[in-house]
Amino acid sequence: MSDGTTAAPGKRTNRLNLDMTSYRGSKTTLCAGCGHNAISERIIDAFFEMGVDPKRVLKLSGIGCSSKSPAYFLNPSHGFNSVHGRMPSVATGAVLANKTMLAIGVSGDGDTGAIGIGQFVHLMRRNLPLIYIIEDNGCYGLTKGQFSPTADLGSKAKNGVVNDLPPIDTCALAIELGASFVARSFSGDKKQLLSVLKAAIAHRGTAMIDVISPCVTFNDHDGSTKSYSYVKDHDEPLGEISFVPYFEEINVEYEAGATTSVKMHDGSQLFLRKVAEDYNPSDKLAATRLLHETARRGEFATGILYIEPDKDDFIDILNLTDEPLAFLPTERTRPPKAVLDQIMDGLR
Ligand SMILES: Cc1ncc(C[n+]2csc(CCOP(=O)(O)OP(=O)(O)O)c2C)c(N)n1
Ligand code: SF4
Ligand SMILES: [Mg+2]
Repeated sequence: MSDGTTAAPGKRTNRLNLDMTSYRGSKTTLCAGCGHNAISERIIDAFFEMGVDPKRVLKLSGIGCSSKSPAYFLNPSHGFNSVHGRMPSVATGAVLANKTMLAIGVSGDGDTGAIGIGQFVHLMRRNLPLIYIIEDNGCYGLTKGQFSPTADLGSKAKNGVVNDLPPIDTCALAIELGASFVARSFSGDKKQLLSVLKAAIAHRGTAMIDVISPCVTFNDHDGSTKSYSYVKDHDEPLGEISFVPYFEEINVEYEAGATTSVKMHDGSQLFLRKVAEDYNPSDKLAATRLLHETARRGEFATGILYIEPDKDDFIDILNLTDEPLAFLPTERTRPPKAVLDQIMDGLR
């Protein structure tokens, strides 16, 4: 067994000499076959392969089956299971208090799109450095499968009830509001999801990833547009994604003109093979048009939809001190009495 700081003998290790056990979490209590479990597995793989120190990670969530997931990955990391829909404000406080940490938040389509929509909106426009994952099953899994705001118009619940409200497209919303990395993936697409997660780890700013993640208990039947079979048949990947971290040699073969290459903030390189003609992931309008067009056909465009690697993040905007706020001594954070007296005198 590893204690989270060293590798067990004979195990595959990463660049920090840690083995997989340092990245795993507790045993899942979610239903067998739930898409959320597959996402936890990919998060474990991505953090292991990127060689992130798990003790430098903050994992946060709201409430829902999805929000239970941080317990199932990265055991040595710092976890905070917050209130329903309120993870963004807790994440904002935590990241601003200690900007040296790498933060990952896991939410659900209900947690984000219903009770948490106000918090989500302001998080996206701030570009806080945070990987924000929506485990999107189109329903409130934990409270027995009611439609959520991402359920498609006309989709059918298990009991035959038809959804008569149009969906919120969280990717379109995030792009519109200023998130600097927006992706959609499918819990059943191991390869794509792993590449997207690795790129999100290398990104500086908000990386919003909507992962379609079927709920096998309440939303995996005919008539649901978030079932495994519907998503498999209507997934429109934008093209192959190759992510090369800065510490690895680039040996990706790509055809000039057919591939977009994006240099990430930490020096990692992202290669996006174009399937959609002339798709440019740095063009907001193109990304928005693609989302509208695919939705009209009842399809899901998946991959990295939009990326702006050099955008100022919330820490740059606030011009924070180099030293994390959490470590500043009281003498530097609390004004002395004389200064407070002076302020009070000025108000008389
Ligand atoms: C303030 C508050 N309102 C309502 C609830 C009840 N509740 C718990 S989880 C949930 C919805 C979860 O749906 P989602 O975020 O999509 O997660 P999933 O279970 O589908 O993964 C609701 C309404 C709650 N816990 N707290
Ligand atoms: S109820 Fe649905 S979302 Fe919740 S654990 Fe089971 S399959 Fe997953
Ligand atoms: Mg849900």
